[in-house]
Amino acid sequence: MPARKPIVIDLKFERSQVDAALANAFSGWPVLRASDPDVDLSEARYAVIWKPDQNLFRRAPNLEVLFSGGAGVDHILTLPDLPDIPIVRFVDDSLTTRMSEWVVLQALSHLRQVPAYLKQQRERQWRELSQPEAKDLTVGVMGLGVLGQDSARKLKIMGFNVIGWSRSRKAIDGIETFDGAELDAFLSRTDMLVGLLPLTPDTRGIFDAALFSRLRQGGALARPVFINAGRGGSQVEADVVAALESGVLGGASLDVFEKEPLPTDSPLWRMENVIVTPHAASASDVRALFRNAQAQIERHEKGEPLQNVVDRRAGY
Ligand code: NDP
Ligand code: OXD
Repeated sequence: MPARKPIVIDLKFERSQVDAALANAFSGWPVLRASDPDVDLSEARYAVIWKPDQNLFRRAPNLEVLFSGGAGVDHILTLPDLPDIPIVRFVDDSLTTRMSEWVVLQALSHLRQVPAYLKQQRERQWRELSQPEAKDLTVGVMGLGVLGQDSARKLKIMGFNVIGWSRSRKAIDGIETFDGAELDAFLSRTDMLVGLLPLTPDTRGIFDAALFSRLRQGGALARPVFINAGRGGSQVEADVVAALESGVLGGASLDVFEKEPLPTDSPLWRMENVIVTPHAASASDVRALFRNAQAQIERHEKGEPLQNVVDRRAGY
C-alpha cells in the first residue's frame, strides 16, 4: 500500500471537541495540527479547515484537497493565497437535520406567538392571542440546496404551505418552486421568509429594505416574518431593524449576523419580536466531519471523484 499522506487540521472550533474527535479519527493517517507553530506542514496533502490561519497555505504548499469544516465556504473562498485545488463542503445528515429543527422551531415560534407569550408571562398577563394554523401561512425558502430542501420538506410536514426559490429551479414534491428570475412572484406569495443561502457576491446584502417591501403584507400573521440561518453578510441589518420598527416585518429569527458575535449595542438584542441565536442553528459534528473527510480522501486516493466539490465560479 502506498504511504499515507499527511492531513493537516486547522479548525477554530473548541479545542477539547477537536481533541476528543481526533482521538478516534483518521486511523492510520498521519495528522498534523496547524496550531503547533513548529510542526512542518510541507508534506501535508489534505487540510480540514474552518477559519484557518492566514499563513496556512504558505506553510502547507503541497495540498491537494481542502475540506471545509462547515457547509458554508465563504470563509475559505476569501482566504489570501488560496491554492487552486478542489474544496469539499461538509454535507452531513446530522447537520441537515439540526438545521431543519431550528428552522421549524422558528417558524412555529412565530406562528404560535412565542415571543409575545414570553413577554406576557414575564408580565403575569393571562391573555389569549390570535393564532392561525400553519396551513394559513406560506413559508418561502430562499436557497433550495441540501439544507433548504430538507427544511422545506419538514415545514411542509408541519402543515405550512411551502414555496422555494433557488438559482436553478428545483422539483420537490408538494412544493412550488421558483427560479432566480422569479424572485418577485416568489416574494409576493411569502408570509414567512427563510434564508438558507450561501454568501456569494450575488447574495451579499440580498435581504434588504427593497426585498422586505416585496413580501406579502396582510397574510394570516398580518405582517411577514424573516428567518435567516444562511449567512449574516446576506442581510442588511440596519434594514432589518428599520423594517421591524416600521412594521414592514412583524418579527424575525436570526442565527447569523453581519458581524459575529453580534455587537452588544445592536438593537436586535432588545427587540421583543426578534429571536437571536449565536450562529448555533446547526453546528458541525467534528467526529462526522473527520469521518467524512477520511472517506473522501480514501475515494480520492483510489482515483474516484470527490463529492460536494465547491463550484468556485458560483461561489458555493
Ligand atoms: P447548498 O450549496 O447545498 O445550497 C445552496 C442553495 O442556494 C442552492 O439551492 C443554490 O441554488 C442557492 N443559491 C445560491 N446562490 C444563489 C443565488 N444567487 N440566487 C438564488 N439561489 C442561490 O448549501 P447548503 O444548503 O448546504 O447550505 C446553505 C448555507 O447555509 C451555507 O452556505 C451556509 O452559509 C449556511 N449554514 C449555516 C449554518 C448555521 O448554523 N447557521 C450551518 C450550516 C450552513 P442552486 O440550487 O440553483 O445551485
Ligand atoms: C456552516 C456553519 O457553514 O456552521 O456549516 O455556518
